[in-house]
Amino acid sequence: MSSKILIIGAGGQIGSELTFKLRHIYGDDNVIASDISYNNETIVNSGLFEIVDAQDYASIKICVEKYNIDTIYLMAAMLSATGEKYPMKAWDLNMNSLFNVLNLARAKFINKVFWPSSIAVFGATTPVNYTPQYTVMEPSTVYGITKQVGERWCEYYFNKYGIDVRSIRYPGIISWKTLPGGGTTDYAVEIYHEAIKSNKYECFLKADTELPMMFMDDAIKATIDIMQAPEDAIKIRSSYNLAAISFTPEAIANSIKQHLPNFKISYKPDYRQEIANSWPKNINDSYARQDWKWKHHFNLDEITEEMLNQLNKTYN
Ligand code: AKB
Repeated sequence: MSSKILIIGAGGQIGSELTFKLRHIYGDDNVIASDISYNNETIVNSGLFEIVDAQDYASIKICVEKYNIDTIYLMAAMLSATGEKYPMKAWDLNMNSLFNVLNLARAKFINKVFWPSSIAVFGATTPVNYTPQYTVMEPSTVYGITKQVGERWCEYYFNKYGIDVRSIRYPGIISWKTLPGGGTTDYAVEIYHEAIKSNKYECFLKADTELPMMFMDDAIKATIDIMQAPEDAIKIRSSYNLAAISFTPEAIANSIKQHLPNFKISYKPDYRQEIANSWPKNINDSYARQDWKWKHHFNLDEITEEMLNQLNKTYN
């Protein structure tokens, strides 16, 4: 019997690209995209789509039963920067949606769950270099708190109820198809758009702020790899550290200048600087590499080339 997949939050930055890839692998009829609104027209018009409210158990259950879903990718979340503006909304969305999906699994409506965590689970007391899988975790953002608590619940549901839940701690994700919304790492996407549109960018982080990052293709590959791995290969049921590259705003600007020599960057740090300061510079993801053979492909210059090429076509 083929797997029937529901993606919740399919209109977002990662959800949209995941939808296309999963449809390619499993077939259009086996992948149902869903979101709270019709905002992402490409997703709405590209295949099976349903309005689903991640915070409403019944709304998800109706869709699960309608399509006989067995696997859910829960991609809806409020990210770090927006979460600081709306702390209770971030808490409600991020936690209620996770409990709804875990409880659907516990009630045996579905049998497999993907839930993304983030480098935001780490905080100012975490070692910033080569941050280990198991370390001090005192997140300072609401988003980070929800992700850390969520990780504990995922592990709990695995241990107590045998729920096959799998998770990775995403770094900042760079992509050209759908814009990210409300994250601290968003500058690394905005900078390419502004480079093409106006050949300059005012960055909301300082020049030397190093953060872990990854190209979308690698992030999608990691997501599918962990979900396709044999159940006994998944040894960590909270969430896996995941890494590709790390760079600063200055380094990304220099990479852009190789293609656009007149590109200008200026710096005007805002409240997001404090969030970035509390996150690791780079990550030790040896468990993911060992347990389910994770491997990334894209380095910074390759990302720059692909981003500029694709956005050039979009804007010109
Ligand atoms: C954010 O910046 O909030 C996200 C993340 C690192 O999880 N991109």
